[in-house]
Amino acid sequence: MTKKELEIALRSACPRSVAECTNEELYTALLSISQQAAREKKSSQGKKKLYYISAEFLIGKLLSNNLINLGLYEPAKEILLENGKSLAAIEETEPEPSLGNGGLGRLAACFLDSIATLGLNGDGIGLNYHFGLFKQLFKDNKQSEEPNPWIQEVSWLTKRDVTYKIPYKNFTLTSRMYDIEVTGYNGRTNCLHLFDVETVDESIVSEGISFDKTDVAKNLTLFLYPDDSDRAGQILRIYQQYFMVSNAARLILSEAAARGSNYHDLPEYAVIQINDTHPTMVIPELIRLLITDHGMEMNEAIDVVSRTCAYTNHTILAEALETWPMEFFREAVPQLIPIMEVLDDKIRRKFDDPSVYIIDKEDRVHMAHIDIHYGFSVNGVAALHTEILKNTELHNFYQLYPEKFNNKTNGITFRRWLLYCNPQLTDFISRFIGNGFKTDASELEKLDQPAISCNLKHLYRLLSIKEQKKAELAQYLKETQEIVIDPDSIFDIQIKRLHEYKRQQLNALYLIHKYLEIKKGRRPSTPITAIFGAKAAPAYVIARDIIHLILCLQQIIQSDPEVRPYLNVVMVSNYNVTLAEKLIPACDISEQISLASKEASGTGNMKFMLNGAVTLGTDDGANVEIHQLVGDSNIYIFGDSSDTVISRYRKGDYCSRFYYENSPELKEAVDFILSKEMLSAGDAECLTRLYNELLNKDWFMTFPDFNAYCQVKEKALSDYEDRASWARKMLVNISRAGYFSSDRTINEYNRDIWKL
Ligand code: AZC
Repeated sequence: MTKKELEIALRSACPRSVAECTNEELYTALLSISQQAAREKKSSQGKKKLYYISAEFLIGKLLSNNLINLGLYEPAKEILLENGKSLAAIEETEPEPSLGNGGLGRLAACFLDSIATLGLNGDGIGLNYHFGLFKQLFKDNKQSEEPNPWIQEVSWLTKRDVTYKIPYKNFTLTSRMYDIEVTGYNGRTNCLHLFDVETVDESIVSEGISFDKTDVAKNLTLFLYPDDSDRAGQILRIYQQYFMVSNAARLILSEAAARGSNYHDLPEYAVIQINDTHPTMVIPELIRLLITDHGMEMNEAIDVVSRTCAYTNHTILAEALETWPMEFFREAVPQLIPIMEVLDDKIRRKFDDPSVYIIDKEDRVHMAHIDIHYGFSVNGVAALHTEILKNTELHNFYQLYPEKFNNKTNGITFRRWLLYCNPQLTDFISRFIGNGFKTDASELEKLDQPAISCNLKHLYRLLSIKEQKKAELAQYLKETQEIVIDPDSIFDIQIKRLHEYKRQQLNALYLIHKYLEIKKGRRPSTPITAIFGAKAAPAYVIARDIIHLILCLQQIIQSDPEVRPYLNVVMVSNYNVTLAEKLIPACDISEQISLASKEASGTGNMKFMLNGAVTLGTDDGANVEIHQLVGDSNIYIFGDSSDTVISRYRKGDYCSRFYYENSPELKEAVDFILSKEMLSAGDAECLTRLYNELLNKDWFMTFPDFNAYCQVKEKALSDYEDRASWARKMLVNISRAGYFSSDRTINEYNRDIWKL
């Protein structure tokens, strides 16, 4: 579509002239134009098709991204500008779909973008949560939760006439499929299929996010990860997961048949990527449907399904590896039990090792075990993570099936995380190396050449882009959250789910230490702004306490005139993709400080690097690969290695109090949690609980890494002062980020697993 054609299309889609339209009207018009253009790019189905099933798709706002991928972004911006309108203002009217929680969901979204960009035949399948993940508010320095409605009259969802009857023990639910078109960059259009239940009732939610967990027909697709701290909540997860995969299985079988499959040859027509264990029930469900609806014999059905399904592991945290009591299945989906018993029985006959059984002696079903035995591929999401799976966490399985294990280091789509969120940096790059990097990210390496890195004018241009993004962020936070930050300070940012293993508490302890240093007169030469963004799972008490600690610290520092000019701590509320798009380009120091061995990969680390932030982190997840790519002098690495950590867990003799007693700085920072300043800003119960947790347990070992963290952070802060040499570090980081394009990752999935 040319600019002229877009102008004509806009004129006919708008109720008035462009200049007279409201932003909402323009949003509606642009949405329908891009949906139309996307549909025209729907491409052939081919023979084999990928289905990426995931409980989360954290897709972010779609308008600008779709315009970019359709080649309509620049013309649309110009036409709007000529009529006194701004695309950015129009975007503000778009609600962000709230279909994900963290990295796993954002990864799924980046993958859909790359699959379509690379012209691959592959759709996503998930659930259409009406309220998604909760909306986070802060009250009295604490997190509170509200529903996050995002589906409006006008939306990217298209209602389809696909519906199925999904059977549960005591009732049947009728499903409905909705589609969101996913267009690649100059690529084809695929679909994200989101299943919903027709009887869902938003009005049953009250007092924040409470609702009757037993009324499944009304609550099934209200929330992503409904609170599972009680039995009803846990069974609700089974209802949700089964709904997702039973719909998926039916769709996959009917599409395969339409493409010519006779079911016996299903693996030639379909490949299913199981994104973490949430979609695991697709395995027994497909087996069941092949037997009951298509007359296949059990052994053959198991074989066919095993050659169709592949599994990705995203975590080694024990609490996230799902196991469900058999009685839950008995209550919700008893039809799967005979299948799961056969699957377990086959394993017991073959292997004399209870650690690989599917049903354990407490009658719990280990979901990951189903995936590993009855899928043809098991992959981790970064080199270190896959090694840990092979050597430690899943070692017994690796010995049984070494050929199934493979690594696929995560990636991010550069369309959203560079072209869209940082057009200034995109222009800077194109000016030197042309536009090839937009489709072949490895070309970014060309940026690291003496003509740029030895030319002060170019380096200062790079710094001035960062300054501009910092000023834009400051402006945005002021307008949207009444948060005031100094754009001339160093922006040090930690944004990710709140979890003890990610160690926001370590960062907070540093900031307490820094606050106390400034009180003693040791002031930093450049002021520091520490920014956090994180949601805590509603039932995760210590995570909520850590948010409380950070918010109290924010209040103390902001009301202290001695410290305020040198140090600022802010926590943005309701951290989401939209905020990430503003925070990441503005960042100087990227905090990636998980306990080594615990962060499977991380993908925020890649987005920051691509936008010229320097990583301050542990040798964990994909940080290890970033470290190898940029070299020691362009990254700040600290802390115990994953080997040390793993063997310390094994010995089981970790004692945080020992470190507390042997480091005066650490002791001072920890004690401050119960100081009179803190207690007057916050809630004694929360602060005491967190203090005790750290002193008596500290399961994620913040104390042993505290001194090293402080030291290396001081080094980063002082290196920042030499602006030219800092700009060179930025340049090296950007130039080495090409490896982390999700196009590279998806090419590897396709080459090794999907074979489309
Ligand atoms: C995340 C991992 O924590 C993160 O390290 C990884 O980069 C990301 O998946 C994508 O692979 N996991 C999750 O978001 N959620 C769960 C349940 O693991």
